[in-house]
Amino acid sequence: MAAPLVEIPERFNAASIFVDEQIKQGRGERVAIAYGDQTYTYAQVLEGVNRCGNMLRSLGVEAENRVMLLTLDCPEMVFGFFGAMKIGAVPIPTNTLLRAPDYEYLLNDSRAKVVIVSEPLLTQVEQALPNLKHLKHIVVVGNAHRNLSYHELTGKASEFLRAEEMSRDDTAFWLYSSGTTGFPKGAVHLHHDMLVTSRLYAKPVLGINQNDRTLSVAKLFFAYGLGNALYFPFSVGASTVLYPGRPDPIVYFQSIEKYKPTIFYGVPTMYAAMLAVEGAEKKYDLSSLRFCVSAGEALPAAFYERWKQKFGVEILDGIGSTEILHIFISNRAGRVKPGSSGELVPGYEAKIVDERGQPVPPGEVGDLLVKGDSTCPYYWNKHQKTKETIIGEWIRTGDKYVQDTDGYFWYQGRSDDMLKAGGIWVSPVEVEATLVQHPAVLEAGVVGHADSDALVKPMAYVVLKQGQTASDALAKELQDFVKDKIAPYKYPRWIRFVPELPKTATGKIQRYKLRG
Ligand code: 3UK
Repeated sequence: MAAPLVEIPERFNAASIFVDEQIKQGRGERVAIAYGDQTYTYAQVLEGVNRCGNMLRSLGVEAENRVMLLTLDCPEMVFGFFGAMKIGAVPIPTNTLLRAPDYEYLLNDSRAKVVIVSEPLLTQVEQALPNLKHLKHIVVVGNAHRNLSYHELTGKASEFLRAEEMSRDDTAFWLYSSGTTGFPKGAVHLHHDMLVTSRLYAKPVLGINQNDRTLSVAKLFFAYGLGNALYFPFSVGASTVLYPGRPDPIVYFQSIEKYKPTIFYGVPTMYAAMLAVEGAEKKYDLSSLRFCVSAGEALPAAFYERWKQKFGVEILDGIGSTEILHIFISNRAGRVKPGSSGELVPGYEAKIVDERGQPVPPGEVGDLLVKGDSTCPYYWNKHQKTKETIIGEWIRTGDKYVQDTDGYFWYQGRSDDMLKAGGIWVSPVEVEATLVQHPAVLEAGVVGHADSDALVKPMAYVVLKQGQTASDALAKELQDFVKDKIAPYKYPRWIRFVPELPKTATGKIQRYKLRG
């Protein structure tokens, strides 16, 4: 057997590897985080992590307990992530774009004892409070109102903390990911997983080193953002720029000028928005960038070409997943095939198989399965879903792919009905279930539809109740209705009124027919 590409010790705590180790390597005075006009050195990060870990302990958090992080990207999120991990607890970076009913589910499913929440998101948690079964403390970053104050508590906590010794196979953190039906699935990640993705992807593919500065559109609560903007730079003592606000093309241009990142990680929707800013190539200086990265959904070939032409840097498209933690197939600088997801990242294995599980030859479409040591072992409390997805050492990505004779992988679509908007999962079932709550709607079918940039967004086919009349005003009303009830990015960008929906004999909506 070949020697494993990643040597991992038996016992360690991942928080020590990514934080304490940097100080041991003499990088304590180097900038770890740039945030607004503030900077935090690695020594300051270590102090923040230790204070947060001690605070969590004082609130009764023990090893293996979950701690939800419902925070906008900020230093406290970093302290919470590694602070919880350092005491052996399990941080759960959580999507900040969701609504109270989602948080009710996530807090009850995870049995998190403590949630660390940014003040602007507090009302969503408070609305869920009456139905929470396990949450004991709300710790607020910002004005705490009637809750516990992060800054008060950590100010009183000791700045010294010894890391709880963990096994490489202990749980380090969870990340929730949405599925077609039902609630999100908690992907359980282990202490060794971040080491694996750092060593297999970030170092060899990105060539990340201590002189890099990262800026990521994807927030830290996404598996993509968490690697991009936190543990990849921390794996080598580089620095990261954190931005708590909403993604905005101008803000990123200005941030690239201000902070001079060397790696910019975007998603196709943001590249589209940035490419649409007229004259940006004359107005903004992007010369600090070594290259850019794209993931979350396929990057159209035209974006690669236009970006390179305008700004003189390449975009490296790669596919990753929450379950595998980060990118396992990627384009490399200097040998990009625009429109492809690139080549296998060494250390991972991939196979494209037919319905019987047999590998298909190059040029034929099949289901992509991946093997690699950063894959989560299971979904929390979802045994059936786990068995359907994780098969021994292999995991089904749910993606259709074709490999060319040069070994490059080309995305062909999903094997389920899931779609992505701006790189974030949207379940058609959830949007349909929301639309039918509107008094005018009888039924609805939601599918992905390509916009003028070839990026897929949700589109709804709607059957109205008798006596209701289709109109632009009603379409707008339905869109607002969805935005109000569930996470706004899930709203249908187009509404088509139809007399009926295609159905199976058993009454299931045939979404593939709507996709046309
Ligand atoms: C799709 C892509 C085509 C694909 C992610 C980088 O996106 C990430 O994780 P998620 O769990 O979604 C995974 C699914 O998204 N996808 C992602 N990247 C691409 N499709 N081309 C791409 N480049 O369906 C995949 O199964 O949200 C991305 C790093 C870590 C991640 N978690």
